[in-house]
Amino acid sequence: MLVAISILVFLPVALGGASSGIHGFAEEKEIPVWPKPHSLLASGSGSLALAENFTLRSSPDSIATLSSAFARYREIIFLHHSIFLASRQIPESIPQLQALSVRISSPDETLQIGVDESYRLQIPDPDDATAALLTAETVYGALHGLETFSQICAFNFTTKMTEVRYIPVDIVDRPRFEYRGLLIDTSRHYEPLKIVRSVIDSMAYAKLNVLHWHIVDTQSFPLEIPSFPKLWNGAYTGAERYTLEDAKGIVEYARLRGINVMPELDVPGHAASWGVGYPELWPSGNCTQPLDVSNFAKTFPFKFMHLGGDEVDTTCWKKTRHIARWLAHNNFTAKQGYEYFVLRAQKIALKYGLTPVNWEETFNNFGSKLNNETIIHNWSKLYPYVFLGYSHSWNLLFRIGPGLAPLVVGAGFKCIVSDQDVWYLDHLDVPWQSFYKNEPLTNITGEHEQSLIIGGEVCMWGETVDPSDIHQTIWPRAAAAAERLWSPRSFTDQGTSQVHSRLKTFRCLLQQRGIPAAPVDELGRVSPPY
Ligand code: CP6
Repeated sequence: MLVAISILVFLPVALGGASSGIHGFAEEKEIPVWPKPHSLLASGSGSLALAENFTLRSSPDSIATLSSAFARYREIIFLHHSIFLASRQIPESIPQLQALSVRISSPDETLQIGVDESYRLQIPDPDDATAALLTAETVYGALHGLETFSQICAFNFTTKMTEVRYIPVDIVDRPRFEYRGLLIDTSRHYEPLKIVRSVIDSMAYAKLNVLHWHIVDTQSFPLEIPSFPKLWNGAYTGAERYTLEDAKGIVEYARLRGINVMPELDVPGHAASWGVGYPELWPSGNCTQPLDVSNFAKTFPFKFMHLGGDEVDTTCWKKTRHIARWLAHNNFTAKQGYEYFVLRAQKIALKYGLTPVNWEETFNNFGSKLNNETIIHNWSKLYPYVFLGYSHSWNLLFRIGPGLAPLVVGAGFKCIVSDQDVWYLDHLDVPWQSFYKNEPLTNITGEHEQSLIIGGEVCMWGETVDPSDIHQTIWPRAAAAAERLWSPRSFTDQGTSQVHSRLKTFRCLLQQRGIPAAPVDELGRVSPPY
């Protein structure tokens, strides 16, 4: 088995090294797809021009999600094509690929976590150029296959044709984890819709599939909630807001790219902005969080999945007379008030058929009292590690203890991993290598426990980013995490030096598609001798 895996992994390197290019060249030694596909049954050094009227076609052919994807990927694939239209003279002798046929087994276009994202991409030798085939269970697998196809296409400046390279190619691919997330935070800095959409575009290029939209926080409340129209009084300005229609538009834009949107209302801490329009939600005028536990629960039947629950400091509750009285009346300590709030919020979410996600403090404080469907979102480095010191080149050695995730899954809860040492994008000094090496299953050995780790998420907290630098801060480091979450562990565990050049290629691809990703080795990032 191990031998088979090693052969699959090394095959492209071996084959790519041969220089038998059918029409010119394979510039890369290794097939440059990022993240690395699950298995390469074949990959060669041939190339095949795409016909002038090259088509992406599907069967069945009425799937709307695919038609719009075809239009997008045509543009991406022929990015450099038109500049040479006038001077191009196509030699008749060049074999050309007329079409890529996409076959879907299930017409169901419902997107949810756990949807089948697998695909197979087969492009034969030019002698047999009739049958380039992409097969997938669902449209969402097909989208990943189109992305992979686009990454092996390139413009050939000799023939002046766009061509598909590395043929014959046969890729069988599927994700390792079903949850591959990126958090954006539109409370600390507002991000215009155009930026949110471009973040979604870029996520699809790296096969990430969950946009965790930390919409509101203490600093601002940009979202319209029609039943509570004064909530967005907490926005920075009248313009720095999202209407409900805007939010729906983002959700559909993301779905068309295979990306789920998980909204977060982080309560009861991180929520002072709620009281700008509704001051009664504040404990008092100069003590603005956590949200007034005595009022909130009956005021907001909210329907959102990520219910936060992190960093709750209950000092204001104890200091505010009517809340202290309410707590005493219910025979609650402040911590029990916090528990009441979290569990009540979970119940409301469940009533609406939503699965509650909560930051890890809720697990640390309330453990098995949480609804057993709860997904625990890990973020802290402090628990339950003994923390001895800090250095990014050594950070994993400086901790003693299993980490939180093993405890979460040991207690039977599902878990999303976002360790702040290595998967927080706002920590600018963390190099891409640390993102790459963070293994979600560290210290988790049981098969059942491993299955409870549904995946991981990189977090772009918004205190220090705005539209001027959000992409440079997310990319290319999020791509390193994306490969860890998508590709087989047997590959990603082999280290970072062998993926360096492929990551640079992916970073160039982002540039070409208009995503201003930072350089792989510069921009003040530590580049330690890994
Ligand atoms: N905002 C919210 C934050 C953070 C959290 N929640 C955060 C805490 C520590 C670090 C980075 C981010 N900015 N709402 C914790 C999940 Cl180091």
